Amino acid sequence: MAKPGAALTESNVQTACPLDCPDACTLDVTLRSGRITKIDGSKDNHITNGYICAKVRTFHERVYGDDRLLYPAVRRGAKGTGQFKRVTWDDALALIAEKMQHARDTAGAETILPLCYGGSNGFMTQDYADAILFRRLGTSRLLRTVCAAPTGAANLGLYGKMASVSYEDYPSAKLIIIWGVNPGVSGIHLMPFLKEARDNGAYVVVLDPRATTVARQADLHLAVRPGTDLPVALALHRYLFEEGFADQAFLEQHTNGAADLRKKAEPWTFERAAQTSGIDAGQLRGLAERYAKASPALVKCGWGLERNRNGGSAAAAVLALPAVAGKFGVRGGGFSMSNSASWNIDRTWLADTEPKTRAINMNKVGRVLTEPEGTPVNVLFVYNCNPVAILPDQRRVIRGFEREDLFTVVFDQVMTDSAMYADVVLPATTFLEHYDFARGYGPITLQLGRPVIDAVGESRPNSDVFLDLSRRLELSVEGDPEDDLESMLAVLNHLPEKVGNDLRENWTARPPHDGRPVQFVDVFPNTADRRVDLFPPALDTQAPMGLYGYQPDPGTAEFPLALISPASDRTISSTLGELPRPEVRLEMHPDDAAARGVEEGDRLRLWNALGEVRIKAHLTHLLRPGTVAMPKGLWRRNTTNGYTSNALSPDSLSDLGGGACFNDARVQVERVMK
Ligand SMILES: Nc1nc2c(c(=O)[nH]1)N[C@H]1C(S)=C(S)[C@@H](COP(=O)(O)OP(=O)(O)OC[C@H]3O[C@@H](n4cnc5c(=O)[nH]c(N)nc54)[C@H](O)[C@@H]3O)O[C@H]1N2
Ligand SMILES: Nc1nc2c(c(=O)[nH]1)N[C@H]1C(S)=C(S)[C@@H](COP(=O)(O)OP(=O)(O)OC[C@H]3O[C@@H](n4cnc5c(=O)[nH]c(N)nc54)[C@H](O)[C@@H]3O)O[C@H]1N2
Ligand code: SF4
Ligand SMILES: [Mo]
Repeated sequence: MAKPGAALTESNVQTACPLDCPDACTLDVTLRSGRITKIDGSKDNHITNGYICAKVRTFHERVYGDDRLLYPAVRRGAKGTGQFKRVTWDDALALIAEKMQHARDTAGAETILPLCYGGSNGFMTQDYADAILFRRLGTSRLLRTVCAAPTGAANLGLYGKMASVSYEDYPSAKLIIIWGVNPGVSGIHLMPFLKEARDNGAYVVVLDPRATTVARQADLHLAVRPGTDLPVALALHRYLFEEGFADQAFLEQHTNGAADLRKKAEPWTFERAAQTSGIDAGQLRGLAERYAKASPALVKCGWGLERNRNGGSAAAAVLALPAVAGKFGVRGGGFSMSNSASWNIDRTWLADTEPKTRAINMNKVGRVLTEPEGTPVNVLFVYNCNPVAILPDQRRVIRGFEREDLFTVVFDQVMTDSAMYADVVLPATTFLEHYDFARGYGPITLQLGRPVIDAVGESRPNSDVFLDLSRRLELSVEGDPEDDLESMLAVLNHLPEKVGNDLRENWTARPPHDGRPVQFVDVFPNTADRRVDLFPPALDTQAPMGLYGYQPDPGTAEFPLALISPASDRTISSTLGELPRPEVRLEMHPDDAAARGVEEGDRLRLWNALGEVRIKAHLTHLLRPGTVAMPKGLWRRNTTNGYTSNALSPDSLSDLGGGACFNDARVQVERVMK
């Protein structure tokens, strides 16, 4: 029993947020008798600056919530009905080990598929103990492509993932183009820096089919049709080349492939690009003229522009702009995108070398489970991921998860839509209950997060569980860590010495170049010849129409509306989706509604060849006509018929990186009578 007075003891502990968000906030957690009573932003981190998002401020509602998984359980009823029976960890892990062993000894370990993604971005929860287990076992590999694959492929091809402009340097820019990204929701700590830039007189341009908060505050908003950024960017290149604004000296000294890019841009006049993307040609020309002349000029490339068939080439064309226009070499000039590679931390040491087993693109999981070509997947181990909610072609994914002969483990913190289909459910700790390394991918920061409370229920950290399974499968070797704490120390010891020492002393590491690299002063392309490759042959071969080759809109007369599913302020992807939220509605422009006799609050049927969603209408001018929107990360409980936008998104792949085409969903909408 607690000592008298203990209940009155309040303490504060600092940790870091490792969720899949660019900002990686430093958190101040208030505890009372070992329970979290408050989570807020720390002042010690100048990016966090004393505030955090509402999602994490109420994260303890998830930690102690009704949906929290408290103990391991095995399935009782039919798949998907969510009936489970509590078992011990020992029984659960023995069963999983036996199934994996059996799979390996009979049809081969490639019939096992680890399915994970961005539940936490930390070094501990992914690619460490899990990699030890799955690599030694020789399972199928997963191509993690639902996010950042096209932008990542473009950045790697052109710049070898050079570090980019960080939040702190936005105020130095005189022109800022915010391209397919919505920082008012998806990276809120950029907003004060943007405001400072505007106060300093910066001209801000936003390209987004929706009038987001940043778009409404901008000097120019170009509401492009989803999937048409490539022609827009190529029209800018055409202007730069044709009108003498291409920086020939820079192109000669620092780049390859400019002539090939120029050739691809050639057909895209302002008029043609404007017509394709549904914007005003005069405004596009105005942007080109300003960009050509402004300095420092910054292009922020987001992820909204990548989630379609042209996403890779679009990102490449956007990233190529500062090279062609000669915008590097000054603070606040150049480009800004994911900064996750800025630490140059090589993680290949983390576990054994990856075996050359087959690789499965995660966008195709529904198909792989239901229509296997060759070796089937018979054992699925889901962690850090909620595939039933977040993968494209949701109905096919669900059919896969329903397979009676599939043995599915779901290791998660709450009873997700995916966990409902599990044969074994394992309870995971949250970042408030385990160690993790939180690396920002907006600002260049790296922090060590610590457990601030004891594990809730019988939940265990990923590292603990994967190491335990490795021991059971006799895959452990001398020197492997035993548990979460030892894993954290092992990771710490493998980091570059200075980074490790900083983290040991301060829980936070001093970033290279003070976290504010100036491109082509402090950092240069990590390509083989240290030059920008404006036309990498490997990307040209990969893209179906060649690099910078535009693929037309997939819409048809039958399914004319583009359905997009941007990040919302309620969830991080589907994380926190178990908590109550106001009724979710389909956003549509009043003109599209009027054409279908739809009024505010009407019940709708939204469908295409892949599926159907039942949801109510919300009419808004904050969206271009022809485009409709539903939030990303919805749970099945958020719609009337239990399907989300992913029931309508195709499992086709983007031109580069095998990325997801969530925003290539084309649909029709009609009003339904009760
Ligand atoms: N609150 C919150 N924050 C998050 C997340 C979250 O779910 N919630 N998710 C995190 C993750 S995993 C990621 S990857 C990032 C994503 O962060 P963002 O890059 O902001 O990604 P999205 O919200 O998908 O899309 C951004 C914007 O692009 C627009 N858009 C859609 N299609 C197109 C297009 O074809 N062209 C252009 N130009 N714009 C388009 C959308 O309307 C949207 O406003 O945010 C992270 N931060
Ligand atoms: N329609 C549509 N779908 C999309 C997108 C879109 O734009 N439109 N965007 C995509 C994007 S950007 C992304 S990044 C993906 C994200 O998709 P996912 O990677 O699946 O991310 P979440 O939906 O947040 O689910 C992560 C799960 O991991 C669990 N988790 C968190 N930490 C841990 C841990 O330490 N251990 C274990 N075992 N589990 C943990 C969480 O509880 C949560 O259930 O979704 C994609 N899906
Ligand atoms: S989700 Fe993003 S904004 Fe919210 S606390 Fe975490 S890092 Fe900060
Ligand atoms: Mo993402």
